[in-house]
Amino acid sequence: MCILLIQPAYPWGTHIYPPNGLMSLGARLMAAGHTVRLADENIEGRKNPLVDRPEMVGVGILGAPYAPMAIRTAMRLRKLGYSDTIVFGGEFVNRLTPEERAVLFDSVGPWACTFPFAIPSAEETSMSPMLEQLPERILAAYFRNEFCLYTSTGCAFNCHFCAAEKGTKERFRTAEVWHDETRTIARLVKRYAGVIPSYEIYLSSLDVAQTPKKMEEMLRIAHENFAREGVRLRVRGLATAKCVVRAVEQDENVFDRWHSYGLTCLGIGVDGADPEVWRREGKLHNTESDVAAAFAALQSANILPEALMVVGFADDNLRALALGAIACREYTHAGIRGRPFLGKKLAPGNEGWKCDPSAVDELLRNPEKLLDLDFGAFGGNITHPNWKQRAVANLSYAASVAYLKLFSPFGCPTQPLLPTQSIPRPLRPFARLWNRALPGDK
Ligand code: B12
Ligand code: SF4
Repeated sequence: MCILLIQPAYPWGTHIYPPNGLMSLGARLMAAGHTVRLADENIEGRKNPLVDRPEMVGVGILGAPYAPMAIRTAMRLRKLGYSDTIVFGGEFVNRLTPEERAVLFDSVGPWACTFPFAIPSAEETSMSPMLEQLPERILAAYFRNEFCLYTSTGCAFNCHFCAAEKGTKERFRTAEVWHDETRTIARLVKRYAGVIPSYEIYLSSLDVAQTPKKMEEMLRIAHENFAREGVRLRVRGLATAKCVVRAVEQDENVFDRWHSYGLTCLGIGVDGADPEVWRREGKLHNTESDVAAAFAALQSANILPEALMVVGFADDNLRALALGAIACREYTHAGIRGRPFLGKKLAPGNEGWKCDPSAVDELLRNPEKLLDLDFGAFGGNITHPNWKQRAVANLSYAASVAYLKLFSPFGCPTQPLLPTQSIPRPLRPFARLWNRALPGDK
């Protein structure tokens, strides 16, 4: 069967990155004997994707802001005459209940969230065949400056605001698959990006230090395969302070070795500076002493420490908002790169989402509103209903981003988007223009 996979457009202009979810899914479909084509709307724009006459179409949705784009894509396919089932999938879809999926997708005609045949597991399938068959123009676009390595998924912790696959044991790819895939990626990086040290790789792992022995094996294999091609690997990952500290306690040289394998930057999920908020958000594994010790361990291994700061939730009081903004500033002076985001109470799969069915229903019936759930965006009345609290939360977020952009030697990777759905209509074109002027999330 010929299956077309579509990566919907980034909501604000062009943001090109290799969509790992679709690469992995495509390889699994190929392993089951199907022919797979990819259409990436960020590269091909609104070109008719149906030229190869696919028998089935799958659309990927990474996070909430992509959902309205996926619905638009589905509607366009219908206008172009495609009347069969459209399969939706990806992290956002994985977190919805069957009833929620029906509310969101019923308007697009026949839809499903799985293919009607068995395919091998993602952990045991290498992406290589899918990557190698991509057309030249897509390969050149994907392998020019960044890639995300699919190492593992799942996190044992259970922070309330988080919408990832949490409260579960980390699952790794098999070593065999990993070997094959990193060899292919190294070859493609060399072909398209050249031997440039600025080629960045982002790890899919939610906490690289949660299963350190396994992660070390993955990093070593990737490093060896890249070194064989003569390409320097620069890897960025995410971790919790607790697991970083535990990993160092068990083996004090662990981060020196990981640095030698290419780990140049590690983001620690600090998420504010108020233990009261950590308690409320179920981030009980964070303590001030662990956060400080984790940053010190990374600095002594010459790994750039990054403070991931999801701050400014709708429930945060003045004290929590002030502490978050001050911490962003102080981290800069301590040689730590700040990466602030404005917390959203509602994200598909998190506790806020599970506790507020009427707000969820309203969002799913009006999918454009999902755009405002972006963690990079300022709060609007959808995400921060109390206007006084919203004003202070937005101010503290703006202050942190502005401070980092102006004064941090590491810059500020966060792009402060404007909400477009929860502001008066006449202002929306200006908000869209602002959002389009910013580069995509990295
Ligand atoms: C890398 C990454 C990114 C990269 C993507 C780069 C890339 N190369 O893919 C970038 C930086 C661009 C990114 C951006 C965002 N991300 Co992100 N990202 C990740 C991360 C760390 C890894 C994703 C990954 O590669 N997984 C490996 C692949 C193979 O798994 P997968 O995508 O789930 O795909 C599997 C299945 O879902 C399924 N599948 C995938 N697509 C499809 C399609 C069909 C039709 C079917 C049937 C199945 C299917 O098959 C795949 C396996 O074979 C995850 C965390 C995590 N570990 O999940 C967060 C994560 C997916 N991101 C998330 C979010 C929220 C975002 C943002 C929306 C954040 C924001 N700014 O608000 C933005 C989106 C940008 C925007 N404004 O629209 C959330 C999603 C939460 C949710 N429940 O919706 C996650 C889980 C992080 C988190 N802690 O909450 N992200
Ligand atoms: S925020 Fe981080 S530590 Fe907490 S559940 Fe999500 S991935 Fe795990």
